[in-house]
Amino acid sequence: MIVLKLGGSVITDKSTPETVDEPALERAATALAAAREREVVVVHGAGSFGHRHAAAHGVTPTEGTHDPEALWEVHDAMRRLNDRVTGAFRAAGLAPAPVHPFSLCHRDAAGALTLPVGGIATTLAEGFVPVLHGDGVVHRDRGVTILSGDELVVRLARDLGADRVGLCSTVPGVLRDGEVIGRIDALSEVSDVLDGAEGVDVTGGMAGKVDSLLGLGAPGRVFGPDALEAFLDGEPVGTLVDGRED
Ligand code: IP8
Repeated sequence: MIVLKLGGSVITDKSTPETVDEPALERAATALAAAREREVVVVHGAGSFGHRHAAAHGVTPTEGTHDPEALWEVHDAMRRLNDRVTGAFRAAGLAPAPVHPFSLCHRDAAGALTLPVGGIATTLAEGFVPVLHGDGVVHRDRGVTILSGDELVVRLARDLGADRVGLCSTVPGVLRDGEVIGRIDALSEVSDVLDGAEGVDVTGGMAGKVDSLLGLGAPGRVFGPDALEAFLDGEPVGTLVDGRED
């Protein structure tokens, strides 16, 4: 089973508010529909949908809000983006099942995330493709904070026992001097090359992604949209991030 993150910057135009990159989304949907691997959980990022609303209200994964407008604007934007993603998946012949994390998850006062995966496992077993997304999340004593797609990927991979994890980003992998780094075993190996994401992003860019993947019990790969089909077919694309002990 694969957990795949479609980066927000892949499926939206991050420089223009609430704009879907239709051709890119369609290409991703076509690649998924053509894949031999049928068991895939998809998580998509926020891109130009959720991050602007989160930033406008000062909401981050740790800074919360009790403002109902902030909750609505962040969640509504992500729900609408999820509609577009599942719509493109249906058009490509897939059987997407939307899953809205805001309605499913919560954090305790220490920030620990509760994410029940039973429904997602059943959705997969019944032949559907669960499609989750970064979202707001109710957070004890803080109101609502942000739950990034990367955090969801890590939890889903662990709790559903994924064999492989993929982060499809706008770059062909983690880069050093323009070259794709083949393998990363520790964050310290690449601290010189990890910087922030482009556009407004409240959840951490590439450093956060690599750090998340290093915490997995499964091999993770960071790759670009052109390599999506090859990744789904099990080819060694992009950067392998593997924090497991040898
Ligand atoms: O784009 C962020 O998810 P990400 C979610 O996966 C929101 O980091 C609502 C900003």
